[in-house]
Amino acid sequence: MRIDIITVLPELLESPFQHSIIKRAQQKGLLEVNLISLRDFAVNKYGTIDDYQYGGGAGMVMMCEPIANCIDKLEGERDYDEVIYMTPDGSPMNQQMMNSLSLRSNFIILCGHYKGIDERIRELYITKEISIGDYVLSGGELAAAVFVDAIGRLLPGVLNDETSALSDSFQDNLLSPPVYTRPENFRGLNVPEILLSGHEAKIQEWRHTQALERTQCRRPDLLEEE
Ligand code: 6GU
Repeated sequence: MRIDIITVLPELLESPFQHSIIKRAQQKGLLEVNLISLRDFAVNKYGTIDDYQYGGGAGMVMMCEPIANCIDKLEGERDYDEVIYMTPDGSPMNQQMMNSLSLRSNFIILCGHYKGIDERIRELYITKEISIGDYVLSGGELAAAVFVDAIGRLLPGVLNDETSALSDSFQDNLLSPPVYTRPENFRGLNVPEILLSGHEAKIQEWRHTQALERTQCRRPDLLEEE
């Protein structure tokens, strides 16, 4: 999978992909993440990429030209499955969306800033708009980092134990059950007896019940979804 991220703040995204699972995914050649500085496509030598909005009002708007030229260049080099715009008014990201996108190969991700991008870019270039939740970030970069992390760990061969992404919270619309490690007793709190029993089937049953109870209690909305 190849993910090309267009951003005015490439420095902000230098560290997030250099650790742990996403770092390993890149080292194994399963994932390639490229940072493209929108500034390189500025309309003048001063690096201008934004301008005042028509109709007045506070806040700058990211201009058409730099974004269009940048995407045109990338699309001239290869085919993309989706051109994604990270924006608080996009479709809310969820596990199902990430599962299905993880089956594709090439993405452009455009990170928004200021008041957002000129609407005509959305009409002409953007194929998918994604939000990571109902709150406002100062730019799309951190949301793009969330996207890369969530999709990267789903690529076959990235996780050591290939089944482990399947047992994540949300994969079956359930939160994960509680987990424990040594010691058996910590400050008077014991590990549930069943987990020490060695009885595989009963342990699975216990975990499922715990997952259901936890979901019912914390996220009843997940149980209503279909
Ligand atoms: Cl994708 N971008 C911004 N700027 N804010 C957000 C978001 C994205 N998702 C939630 N809030």
